[in-house]
Amino acid sequence: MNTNLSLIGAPVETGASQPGCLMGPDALRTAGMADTLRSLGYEVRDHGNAGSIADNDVSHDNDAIRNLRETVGWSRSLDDIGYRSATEGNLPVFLGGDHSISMGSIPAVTRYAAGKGQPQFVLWLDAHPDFHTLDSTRSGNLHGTPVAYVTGQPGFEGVFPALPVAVDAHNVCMFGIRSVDERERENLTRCGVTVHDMRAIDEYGVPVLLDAFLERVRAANGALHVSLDVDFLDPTIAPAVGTTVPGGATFREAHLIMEMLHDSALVSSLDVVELNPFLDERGRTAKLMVDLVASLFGKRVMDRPTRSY
Ligand code: 5AB
Ligand code: MN
Ligand code: MN
Ligand code: MN
Repeated sequence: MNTNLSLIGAPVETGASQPGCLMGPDALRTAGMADTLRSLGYEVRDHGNAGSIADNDVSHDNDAIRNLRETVGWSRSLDDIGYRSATEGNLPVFLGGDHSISMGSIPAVTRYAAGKGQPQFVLWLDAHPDFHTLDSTRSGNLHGTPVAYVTGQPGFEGVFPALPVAVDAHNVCMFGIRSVDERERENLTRCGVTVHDMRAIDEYGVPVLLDAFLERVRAANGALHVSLDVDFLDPTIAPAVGTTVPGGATFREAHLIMEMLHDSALVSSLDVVELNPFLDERGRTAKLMVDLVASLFGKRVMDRPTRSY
C-alpha cells in the first residue's frame, strides 16, 4: 500500500438534509486522524479544507433537488484536488462532509486509475445504496445520488461534470445496505451492482463476501476506492449521523472489513463521510471513525498471517 497519505478536508453539507457535516473534517482531525496514521508509519500531509468552485449556473427540472449549484461546485473542486493528489503519488483520504463528496473523489481516482490502465473498483460501506438519479430522487438530497453518477447512469449530463471514465457498475460492491428506495432497487438490479445487505452479512459473515470481491479486484489488477459512510455502522455505536438506520454493522464487523482491506494491500483511495459532529456524544463517533481508518492502514492487535477464506 502507498505510504504517502494526503488528507483532503471536504467540509460539504449541501448534499445532506440537516446541517453539521461541515464540521466533519475538523472533528476527524480533533479525534487524531493525522497523528494516528503517522504512528502507523505513514507520511501524512494534511491539505486543509478544500473550497467549492460554485461559479456555475446549472439547473434541473426536478424541483425537489436542493443546493444543486453548490454541490456541483464541490464535485468539480474535489475532482481537481483528488486527481492532483493522486498524480503526485499520494493515496488520497477524503474527509467529509456528506456523501456527495464522492461525486468528486471517485471521478478523480477513476480518471487517475484509467491513466495507468487500471479499472476502478468501489467498496461502498453504507446503510443506503445512494443510487438515485437526479430524476428519481424524491428527497432532493444529493448525498443519495453519488453511485448513480459515478457509474454513468443517465440524467446527470449537462448538470454534473461529464465523466471521462465512469466506474463499471459491475465493479461496485456494497456492504451494510438496509434502506433502499423503490427506484433505487430497480436500477441496482438492472445495472449489476453487487449488494450485500445486512441480511447477507448475517447469513454469510464478512469474510466470505469480502474475500470474493477482493479476489476480483486483485485478478483485474484494479484500483480500489473505499467509501465509508458513518451510517454503515449501527447507530448504537455511531450516533453522529443524520440518517441513522437500525441494524447496522457491529464494531467487530466493521473492524474486520478494515483489517481485511489492509491485508489485501489493494486500497488506493478512501472517503470517510457523513460524520455530523453536532449529533455526536463526546466525540465517540469521530474517534470510532479514526480507529476504523487506523485498522484499514494496518493497526492490529497481534502480528499474525492473513488467512484466506
Ligand atoms: B447517505 C434516501 N435514499 O434519497 C434519500 O446517507 C436517503 O449518504 C439517502 O447514504 C441517504 O434521501 C444518503 C432516503
Ligand atoms: Mn451514503
Ligand atoms: Mn447512508
Ligand atoms: Mn461490466
